[in-house]
Amino acid sequence: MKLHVDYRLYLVTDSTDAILHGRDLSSGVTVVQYRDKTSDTATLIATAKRLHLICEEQGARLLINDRVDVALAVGCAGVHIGQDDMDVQTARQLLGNDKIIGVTVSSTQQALVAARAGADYLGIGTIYATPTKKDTKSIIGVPGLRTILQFLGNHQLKECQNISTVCIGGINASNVQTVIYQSYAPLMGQNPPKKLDGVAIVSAIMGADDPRRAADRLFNLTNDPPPFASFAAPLIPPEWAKPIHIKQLLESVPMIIKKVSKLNPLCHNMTNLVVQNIAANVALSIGASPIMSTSGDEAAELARTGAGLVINMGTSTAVGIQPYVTALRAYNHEGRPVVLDPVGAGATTPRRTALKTLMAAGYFDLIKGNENEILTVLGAGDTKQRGVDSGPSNKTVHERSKIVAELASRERNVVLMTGKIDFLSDGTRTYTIRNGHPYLGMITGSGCTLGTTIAAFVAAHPEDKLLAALAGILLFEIAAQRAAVRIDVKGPGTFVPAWLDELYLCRKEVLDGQAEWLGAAD
Ligand code: 3NM
Ligand code: MG
Repeated sequence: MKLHVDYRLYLVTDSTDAILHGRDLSSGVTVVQYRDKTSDTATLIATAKRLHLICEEQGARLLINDRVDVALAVGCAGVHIGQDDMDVQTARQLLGNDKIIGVTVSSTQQALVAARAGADYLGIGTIYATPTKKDTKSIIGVPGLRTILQFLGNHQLKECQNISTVCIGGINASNVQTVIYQSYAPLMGQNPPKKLDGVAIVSAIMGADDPRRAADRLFNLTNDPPPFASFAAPLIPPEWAKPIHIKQLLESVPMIIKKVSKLNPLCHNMTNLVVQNIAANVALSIGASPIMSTSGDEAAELARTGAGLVINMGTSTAVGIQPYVTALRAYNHEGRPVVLDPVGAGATTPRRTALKTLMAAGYFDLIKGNENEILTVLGAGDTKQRGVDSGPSNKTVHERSKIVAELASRERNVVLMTGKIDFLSDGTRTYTIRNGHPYLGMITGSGCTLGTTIAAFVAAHPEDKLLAALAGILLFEIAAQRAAVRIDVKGPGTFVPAWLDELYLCRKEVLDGQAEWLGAAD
């Protein structure tokens, strides 16, 4: 009978000190891989025997890296082999059918070969660059991991569907939940991907001051849903990518606008200098409380007060990426919403790099951008790197709906593509919005202030982030329509103050129970 293995928290160990001293292996560790590239065979066997005893006491499985002979000598659960080690068939002949054989893979091709050869699990990596393994062959990130899991879930070979999976490389407490969550992204017309069975970790446990506590914490994190997923969209869209008219949803919009006014959420803007003033004024007009700060250090405190964050990438080239990463992680940790506004994301190499860094650093509840920006984000998270430099839209409404639905489905968040028609999707529900006015395109910061508005709305109504964003967009765009036709408005200059007034007035009408302006929603 094949050994049963619980892969949830898989500890790879170079130095055994941390485990052997005081036998303090965390009960959260479910698998230990003894990886020792330097000791002689006698030492390997002696250490492995001691480890095996500890593992048995703790109910963990012991695997040996590379060395089938050591695994046989010790009688432990099996081996883990790399692409340059003994082949799976030979290892299987030596170990027999009951033992566990794991293989390191970094591509769908390697995954298929290992599954065909009869591997029991795959160690998929390298997810993030890590000082622990400097000779790592390819950094595949969450996008590469997702591709392999989708491939396995959709392959007709039952070995692919039955194989277990862990990921490895740079996994730690700050990213483990995001990696697990975002690596599982069902796509239209496909079987669900395989779900990760566990995470493999070296330094986040072995290098911790208190390895046992670090392991306990990681184990809990792998079992808990991430804070930002508490109100996530349902998986496997029933009407995937089919645009639906927003009129069906309008009933809940006044409730959400009232909620923003009541809660007066803090709206934290990490944004361009040039738009700070108007963004702050728009936030006030819609009933939110603005704070403009590009310091990552105060993000955790702000997140704890119930704020929503908007990261506008326009300034990343000036202040550097680190404050954004710090803030993103702080908000993710508190389960508070983060909106990404990838301004000009495809325009230059530093911006593309910044986008990749941010996407790898955490979870965005909502990504908002124009068609080019959204296509860049789609390309940045995709190993196929497509569509980065597309020109003005020559795509049909259906094609654009599919793009936003695909990105939202992949990132498991909400995506808004702005333009003459806006497209809003959470992967399940996709809406087109035809409100707004050309004046919005003639003033600075209208895009950024829409990000501000949405962050405030999602902060006030996280129960349904798509609906919250929709309410924010309608208030924002219909107020612009009303302002544009006012008698005192002659052009973009007079438009701005009129628009601020109309944002305030539209909201006031809702509070007074007279939301007739919603009739203009299109
Ligand atoms: N194998 P840490 S990455 C042992 O990609 C190992 O195959 C890898 O260490 C692979 O958790 C790696 O400290 C080291 O980043 C992972
Ligand atoms: Mg090896």
